Amino acid sequence: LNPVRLHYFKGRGRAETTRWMLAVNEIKFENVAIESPEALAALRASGKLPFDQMPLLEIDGLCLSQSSAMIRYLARRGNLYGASNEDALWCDMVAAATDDFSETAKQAAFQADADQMRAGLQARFDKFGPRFEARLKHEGTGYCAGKALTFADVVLTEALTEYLERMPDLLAHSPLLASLQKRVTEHLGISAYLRSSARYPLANDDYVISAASVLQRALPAHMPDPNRFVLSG
Ligand SMILES: N[C@@H](CCC(=O)N[C@@H](CS)C(=O)NCC(=O)O)C(=O)O
Repeated sequence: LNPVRLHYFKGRGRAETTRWMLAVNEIKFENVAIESPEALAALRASGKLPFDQMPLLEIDGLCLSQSSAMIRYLARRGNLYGASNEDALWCDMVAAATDDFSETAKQAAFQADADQMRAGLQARFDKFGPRFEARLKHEGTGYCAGKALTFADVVLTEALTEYLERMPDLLAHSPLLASLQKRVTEHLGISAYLRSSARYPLANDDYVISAASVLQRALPAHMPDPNRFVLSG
């Protein structure tokens, strides 16, 4: 059997939800870290990127692009898409709202000012947190969609965990979200992944610099010599 490979920058970024979905399915995988423009060029030349973008997941003899497609492929593969069409609808709605919610956390490492960054996270949580809490209350099962674990619970927990690493008291007044986050991070496959070397640390300046160097893009304006990786001419 071919190894399962996830190609991405050396960090969490847009590949992280897929890693959690591999973990919940207890699928062993290898991170292939793309750390130079040459490595990205080689990946592009391989013809494995249908839309010329990372992440790329190689699994079951397929090349998967687009993290939203990857998490759904893995959800169907692991029976984590709910028990009915209505459950599946709620899975999709919660996952899409989670995308909007988690984007602020993904941008956190790119911010100049830590206080402003945390204020931005708090404002985003104040908007979405009560809605996610209400969803859990409505279901009354401990899960976002139906009576059992779905991929919506997994991606929401991934986003909440990212917030919690920057703001540990975030869920103090959201008991249902706090218990969901605890239950999902204690899942056998997920807790093993979180303790493994495949789990990258929270994004910091090194991650921002590495991604910009691979893409040959400008750094955030507050960083020294922000155009150092941009090709001239
Ligand atoms: N919607 C895509 C986003 C992919 C994406 O923006 N990838 C970036 C890296 S995070 C990339 O490959 N940029 C290079 C490019 O677009 O040429 C996903 O979630 O997979």
